[in-house]
Amino acid sequence: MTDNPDTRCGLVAVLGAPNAGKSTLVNALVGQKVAIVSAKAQTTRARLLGIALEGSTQIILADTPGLFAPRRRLDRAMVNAAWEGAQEADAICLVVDGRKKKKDYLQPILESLAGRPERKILILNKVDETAKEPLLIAAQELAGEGQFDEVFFVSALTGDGVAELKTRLADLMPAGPWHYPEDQVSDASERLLACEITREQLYRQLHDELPYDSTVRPESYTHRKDGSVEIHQQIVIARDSQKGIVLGKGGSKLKSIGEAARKELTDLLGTRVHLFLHVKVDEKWEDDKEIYEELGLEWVK
Ligand SMILES: Nc1nc2c(ncn2[C@@H]2O[C@H](COP(=O)(O)OP(=O)(O)OP(=O)(O)O)[C@@H](O)[C@H]2O)c(=O)[nH]1
Ligand SMILES: [Mg+2]
Repeated sequence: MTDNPDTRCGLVAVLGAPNAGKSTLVNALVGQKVAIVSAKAQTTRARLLGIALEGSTQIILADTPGLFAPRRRLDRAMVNAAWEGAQEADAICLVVDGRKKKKDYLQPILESLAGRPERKILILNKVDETAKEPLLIAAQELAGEGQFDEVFFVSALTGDGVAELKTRLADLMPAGPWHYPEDQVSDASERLLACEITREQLYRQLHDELPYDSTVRPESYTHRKDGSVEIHQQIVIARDSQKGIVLGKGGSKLKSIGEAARKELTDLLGTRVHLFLHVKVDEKWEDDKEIYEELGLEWVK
């Protein structure tokens, strides 16, 4: 993609438990929002590539769904997608929430990582909300398992330590041509990104009122003659009783979700956006193969 003979390019897998801050970190490294973020665990559902540039180096970051003990089909597909994101990576970053004192939940992840040949970097995140002492102890304990080649302390939220991490990641990337054009920041289509932005608002505005079993599907995405974009999406929920929560009084909640998503999309796409949201109840959406394909997830038995 470039004639510069000094270019480097490589893949960095960003792994970790749900809610560790992986997507926030990928956004910070890319320098703009490519992945949605929420206080709810299991926000990221499929692998997404964020593309960062550091001098003449292109760093391809695989943001992945959180690693946890999967129960349902969607969970299994997400955890599979996470480990697949690490295939043939030039480095694996394990992002750990520095605020969490107990680290035993990480044991299964550490064990799976132990057998892998890739370079492993431990990232203790959320240093803005963690005291130094426990952080250092945690770093020592985790690094002591002998799996990590290096340790970084960052706040993906404030950006603290992110520039240093980025420089180091760039150094680790092998020489080679860039895989993506200079101005590309992610591998997601605008159509899919638009659905993700709506899902983020759904999580943000409904918090725990809405259980995690909802999704946003693309219906249509068309460019109007005047340059604006017309987007239709379906908010799929699993139970009829959730409809009232999503709609709100007189439809006010849905309106507010659509308004916030539209504003953000307008900024991201740099053009006027007409967003139409439809709510659909489908008890069995988690068993709908087509939805997995839309999300880029593999159908698991
Ligand atoms: N205080 C603080 N909060 C952070 C930091 N990084 C992320 N967060 C918050 O942690 C929550 C989870 O962040 P995400 O980036 O969605 O986490 P994730 O690891 O991608 O989560 P999943 O996609 O669900 O696996 C959000 O509320 C973020 O704002 C940080 O450095 N400091
Ligand atoms: Mg995420």
